[in-house]
Amino acid sequence: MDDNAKDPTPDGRPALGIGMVGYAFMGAAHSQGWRTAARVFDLPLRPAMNAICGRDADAVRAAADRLGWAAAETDWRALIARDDVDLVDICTPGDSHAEIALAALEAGKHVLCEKPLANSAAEAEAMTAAAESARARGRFTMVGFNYRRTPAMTLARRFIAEGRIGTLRQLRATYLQDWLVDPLAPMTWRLRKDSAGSGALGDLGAHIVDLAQYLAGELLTGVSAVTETFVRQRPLPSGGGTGEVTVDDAALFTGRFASGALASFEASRVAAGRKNSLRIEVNGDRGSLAFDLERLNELSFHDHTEPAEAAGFRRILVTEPDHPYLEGWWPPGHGLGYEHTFVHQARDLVHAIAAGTDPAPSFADGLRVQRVLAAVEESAAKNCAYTPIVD
Ligand code: SOE
Repeated sequence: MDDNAKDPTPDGRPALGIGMVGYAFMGAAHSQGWRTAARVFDLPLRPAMNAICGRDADAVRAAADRLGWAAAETDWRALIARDDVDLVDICTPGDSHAEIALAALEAGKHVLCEKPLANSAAEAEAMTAAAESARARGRFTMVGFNYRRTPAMTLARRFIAEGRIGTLRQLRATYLQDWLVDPLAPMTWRLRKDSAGSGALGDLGAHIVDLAQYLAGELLTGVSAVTETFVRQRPLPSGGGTGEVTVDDAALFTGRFASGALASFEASRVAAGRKNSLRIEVNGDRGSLAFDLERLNELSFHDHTEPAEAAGFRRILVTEPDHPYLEGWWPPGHGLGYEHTFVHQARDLVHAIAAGTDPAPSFADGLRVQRVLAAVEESAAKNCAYTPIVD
């Protein structure tokens, strides 16, 4: 049986044909998600990995074989036009997100788009408007903020919504990497504003802004920011000279939620020793929660209503069958990792499409993050001036 056919599976589940654009790091991560979701979870539709697209014919064919895609295309418009593609998964640099997403929605496809949604708030607005009219035709969109889908983050959101930490007062989030500490680390598309939109801000800051708004269940209303580019020229990978870095290496900002709760954020790619360190803590008037991506199977919880003599942060091992997403995985204590967030993303998107309900985070949520990123850049350009975010 061809696992990628358009036909239903023998058990009668209809196929959801997937076409993916891009096959680098995020392409591999999303492929892992599509490949695994229906094997772990009971899905109403079977994701069929029908076609992958990239510009280099040999490289994309090799990627298709390696990652498990049935066909390879070299033109994303041809990928979108395929009858066996119901959903277009965009894993390209930010400068092509808007064009591909708009064309895919216009062609009647569902769209999953990597974060950040776009390279500017204006692009994200156009994408969100297109997503809204596609929604009226039964087509759905999602942005790839995968860290929402670590079971511990989903559990934290549930605890906050249930009032277990009381009224939110403060949130602090940092996302730190160190691959740009070395001034000889070469230029990539991630270091050019025209291809990436921004630097650590959009690459890493976008994740923690999304997590903050997701956990708080409300939006940021304004920010004050500073950003810096420490290494302004980097060697070109092709050799022969240097290229100009036109994005930030690090971005620090404070923010205020609609409720008045305060937040602080730090995104950096020059934090020596920090590889993929995402930490987030929330403090309410009844307790606190803390998460560290390097210990992603754990959530720390402090219940401030307990008698002081025995109170304190305790570690919840988020691996019980009742914990979010755990029903499909291993017995308690056996733990999940980075890749599982992409499996959960695929699972949730398939369920939402089958049920005809809005996936989260939708393009509208992606736009709300994009507006924060734009306000951070505006504030930093005005030397940390408080900059309101207009929804
Ligand atoms: C690179 O800095 C990167 O791959 C990001 O682009 C991802 O979104 C993040 O999850 C890990 O780091």
